Amino acid sequence: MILIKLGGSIITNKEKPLSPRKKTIDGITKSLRKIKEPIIIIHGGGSYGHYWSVKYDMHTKERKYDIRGVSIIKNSMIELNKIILDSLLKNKLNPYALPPTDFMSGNKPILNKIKEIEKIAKSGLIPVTYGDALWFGKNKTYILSGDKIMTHFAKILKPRLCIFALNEDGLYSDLKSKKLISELKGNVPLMSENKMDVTGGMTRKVEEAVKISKMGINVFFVNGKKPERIVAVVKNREFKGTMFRGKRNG
Ligand code: IP8
Repeated sequence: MILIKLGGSIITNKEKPLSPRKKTIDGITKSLRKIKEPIIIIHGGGSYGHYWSVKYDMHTKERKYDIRGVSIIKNSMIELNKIILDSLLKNKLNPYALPPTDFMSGNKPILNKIKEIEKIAKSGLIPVTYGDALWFGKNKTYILSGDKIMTHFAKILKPRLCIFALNEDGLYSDLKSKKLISELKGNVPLMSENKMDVTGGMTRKVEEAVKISKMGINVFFVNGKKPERIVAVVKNREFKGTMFRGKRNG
């Protein structure tokens, strides 16, 4: 079982509201056909969910946000999700659309539902879910990041590996020279924040990747524009990207 997160900045153009990168998405879904193991796909919000979350000032903290914003964010995520699903279908894969309301209750993952997702993936269907605006309770709502979903799923399903497809080659030790960190050992470099991203962008991704690697699972950051690198990671071939080696207690 493999978990793949398609980052919002790779599947959309974050500089321009509501702009999917359809060719990039098709390139990724086409490559996924080469993977012969059960997979689960989680995608981000990019210039759909994040665009509206910024407009309506909605964040990951549970609060009483504008209900109009909640509706619009949810609607935009369904629109982006449909683009991903269509691309998978076009490339002869069999997606199984799964909004996060199917497996989240408030901010807690529903254990049985997530175990069911594993069975769905093992049947040959590809469960596809995404970060979203969610009901928390007591009239409060919040934004659930797709990166957080990766951690929830990893904890329960113990996948063989987790892959984050990004709009970069991986994690850089230095942003100017773009020196790639091929394996992350020890300290995580400081990262600049992106105001377009209500869930914390790269910082959140690294945080979740570190948490998952501490469960003993290898986590990889690769460039989604080079989808053959996703396949290389799965097939244990040499790849370009960053690996967070799975290690318990440290
Ligand atoms: O891009 C957040 O998901 P992410 C989705 O995975 C929304 O952090 C609705 C902003």
